[in-house]
Amino acid sequence: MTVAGSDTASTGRRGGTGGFVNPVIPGLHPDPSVCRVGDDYYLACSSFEYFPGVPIFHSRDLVHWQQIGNVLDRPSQLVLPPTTPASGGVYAPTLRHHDGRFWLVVTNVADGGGTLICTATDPAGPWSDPVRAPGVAGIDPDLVWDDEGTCWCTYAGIEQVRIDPWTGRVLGPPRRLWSGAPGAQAPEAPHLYRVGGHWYLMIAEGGTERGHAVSIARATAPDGPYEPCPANPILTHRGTDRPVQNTGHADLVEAADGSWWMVLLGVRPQGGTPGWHVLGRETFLAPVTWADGWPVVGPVEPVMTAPPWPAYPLPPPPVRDDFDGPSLHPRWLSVRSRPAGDCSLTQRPGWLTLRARGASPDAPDVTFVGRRQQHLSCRARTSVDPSGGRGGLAVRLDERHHYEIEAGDGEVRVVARIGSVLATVATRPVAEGPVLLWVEMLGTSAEQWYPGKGPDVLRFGIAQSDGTVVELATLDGRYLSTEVAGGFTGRVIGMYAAAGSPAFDWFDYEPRDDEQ
Ligand code: 6LW
Repeated sequence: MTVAGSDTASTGRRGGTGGFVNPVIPGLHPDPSVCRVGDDYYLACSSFEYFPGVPIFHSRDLVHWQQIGNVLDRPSQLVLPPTTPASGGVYAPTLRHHDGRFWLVVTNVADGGGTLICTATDPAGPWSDPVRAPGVAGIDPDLVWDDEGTCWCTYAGIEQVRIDPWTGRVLGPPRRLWSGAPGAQAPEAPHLYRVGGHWYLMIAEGGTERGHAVSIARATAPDGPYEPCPANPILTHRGTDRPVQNTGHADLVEAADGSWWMVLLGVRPQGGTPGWHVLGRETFLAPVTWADGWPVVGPVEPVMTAPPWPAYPLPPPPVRDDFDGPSLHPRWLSVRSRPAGDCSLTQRPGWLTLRARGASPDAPDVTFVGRRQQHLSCRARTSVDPSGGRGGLAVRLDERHHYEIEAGDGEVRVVARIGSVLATVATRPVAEGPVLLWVEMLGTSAEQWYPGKGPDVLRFGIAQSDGTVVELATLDGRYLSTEVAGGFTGRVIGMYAAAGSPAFDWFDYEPRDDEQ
């Protein structure tokens, strides 16, 4: 049984002697923003078309992170209408602690959204209903306070306004600060810090794909004028064959011992050329040193030297969610909304009952409850009782890119949706009663490289009571990758209702990265 907030949701593990493993928060967790309060670190990420929005994590060592909630977990805080496209919705928060409370500023790019500011005294929630800041005319907002207590909001462009964070009212016209390297694509993701006598403006540029980079400038006042670092970009993996790519959209934090660390997004492309990443943009950690008044960060590697303080590892999250708790764990995601009546833990106690809205994962209003795929190789299983309706287990990139195995009407079928192509790739009759649906994602090893090799394969089947699996289909994972589907997200695996009200007894998610 899992109760909201009571167990671990991921993450970073010790790798070898004295090392930590990157990404520290694997799976669809981009645009990380981090802050420290005493010995505790907190981190928030983007969430796009998923509800609840803005996952928030806690760590004591920057390496091991536990999800403690979601900032936007009530419909009064987050509305994602059915018109919200995949990869629309909630982008790039900034999380800060100021004057005894937490502040989070974020953009909802969906209709009726805009810049939202929430505050909380406990980062696990509840967070306030947001105030809106219509005077902030760009994505990726940042908040920082100067000594006089003035709050500055800096956003993509790069522009800045003074703001009252309690009301969202801007206090004066926007000012353009800097736009990174001349001609660089997408100057965005600004974060502003005061270190010693300088204000540092760190940004991302080059776009969030293979050209992504981090650059920095400094000034003696928050509103500039800014002088770019001569070593810009201070971090990029563009044009390299490093296993971590797209490095950018970073945030800095000073640890209690005075050392500095960067959290950033990166991806792990797999397979041949051009390389496909299937888990979305993930959160990585890297040490930062200072030279001549500028931060220096080396390449971001899959295993890096651990911080010099004690590790606070977390127990591995339970494989099974039995749906015995009063509410869903914060890791569970729905697409755009989760109407209480369509997603019930009480209708049939100990089961998750989903009531169909959309008729398949093609539908923007599909009733879906899933979790991020966080490992290159893993298995998921669920026991579905289709007596109340048709339902299944889907691996979803977006409405146009998903594979699923579905039970109902006396059979099980495996369906693939790849863009405009929809195909039933296998069917098999099944007896009445619960059916164990099974999917395995198997990363392809780096050996036997050839140009067109895909990133992974997905095997679908039904598990029998003796544990054996009847495999029904094996599908190429590249079609559920960001390089094929486009957008900003990664895979989410979950249960859905296609007709009526199927009920799910449990859901297992089991990392198998040893099997790559
Ligand atoms: C985000 C932007 C970006 O707003 O991607 O990588 C956008 N950077 O800063 C969506 O995550």
